[in-house]
Amino acid sequence: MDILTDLNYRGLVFQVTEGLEDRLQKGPITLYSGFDPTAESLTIGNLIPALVLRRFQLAGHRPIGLVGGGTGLIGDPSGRDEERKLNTADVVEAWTAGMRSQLERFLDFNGANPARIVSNHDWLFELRAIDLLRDVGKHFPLSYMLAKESVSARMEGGISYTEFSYMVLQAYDFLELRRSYDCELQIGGSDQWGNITAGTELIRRETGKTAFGLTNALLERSDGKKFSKSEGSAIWLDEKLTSPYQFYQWFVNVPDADAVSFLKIFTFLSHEDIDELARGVERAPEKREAQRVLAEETTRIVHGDEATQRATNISEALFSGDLKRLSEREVEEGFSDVPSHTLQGESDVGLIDLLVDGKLSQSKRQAREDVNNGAIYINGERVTAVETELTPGDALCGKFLVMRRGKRNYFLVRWDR
Ligand code: 629
Repeated sequence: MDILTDLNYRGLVFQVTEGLEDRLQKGPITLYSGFDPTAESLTIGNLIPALVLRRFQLAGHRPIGLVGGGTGLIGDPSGRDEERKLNTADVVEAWTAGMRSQLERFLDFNGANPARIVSNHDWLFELRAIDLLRDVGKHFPLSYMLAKESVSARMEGGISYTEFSYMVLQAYDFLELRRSYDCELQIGGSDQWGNITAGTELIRRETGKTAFGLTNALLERSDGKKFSKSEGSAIWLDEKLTSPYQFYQWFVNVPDADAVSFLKIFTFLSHEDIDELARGVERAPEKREAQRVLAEETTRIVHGDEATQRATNISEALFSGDLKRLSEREVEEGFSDVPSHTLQGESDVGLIDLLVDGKLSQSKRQAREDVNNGAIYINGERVTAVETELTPGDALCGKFLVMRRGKRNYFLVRWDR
């Protein structure tokens, strides 16, 4: 099946420039997508075009992942209502290196159509201001620049000359890649349409050659949950920022209305498999089969087999209450965002004291009541005796007490002996 049919099925085609379909009929194409180092890590928003690059590669095309070592120092105004804060060159350099290695996971550097990763720092740094203004700037009528959504949307709120110029740099990148690698197509989210077409236009004017653009719709969740970097709820690809278990959880919890569209966007399952899972969402949504497959597949693509195994094991253990099957690392990962404290020493501790210390119960009186009501669990097992004393032998993996009140109020005790 050809790549455009696949992308259309997956809902990954928002806008395309004219002639792309005909060009793809003629044979393999070199394409690129860019990622600016504006944070420590890529997010699942960046993952979409990264995976589209891979989809093109699997279909026989040659992908280039571009990290914005240069443009990351300037700041893309697209889709933002405020000026970006400029990061220091050292920070941008470190983030560029990190993004490069994150991108490498999704592409194949061997075989008949190997991928490449480039940084626009390599050519943008050598550009002289005079050359840029003379050679590139002449191709950018002011009316054209002002009409771009990224600029017009900011005329009221304010936009610096720095960010105003961003489209020129991204257009120049496309020209550079067109010249050096015969790169004919740029892809990205729909917020990138203006920058992408600035590039196709520059290439046409400067070389007389054609170039193409393709965008996907920006990711949204039907329940309105935000997951952008600026909202502070991003789902990062770096496991130090979002653990594989948290990553898995985010996907396993998507609403039914999104499960199928996310399977199409984030997994490499066949159309038949996805259609089958879609029928499952209709017939037996309570099984959440589509969400489970989505979470497993996506976690595997980003974090690999072992981390996925840990995530599913944690998730099953929490569901069944069988916490004893968890390894030390799995307990740490599964309860990383739960309040915790450390107990020192060997002596036994009273249940009631622990419940109050961990703020699971407001007072000793409340704690006794909670125990009597059967609302208290330790390591997945209900405790019903108020006089219970915990001994070091009760600790999971010799070191944890997972305290729970009700369905999901957790507290983790680390027993440091
Ligand atoms: C130089 C830089 C280029 C081409 C592209 C770029 C980066 C581009 C940008 N992209 C976003 C980013 O880096 O800012 N100007 O975070 C982001 N992208 C992925 C998708 C996006 C987009 O990495 O395209 O739409 C998010 O879904 O916002 O020569």
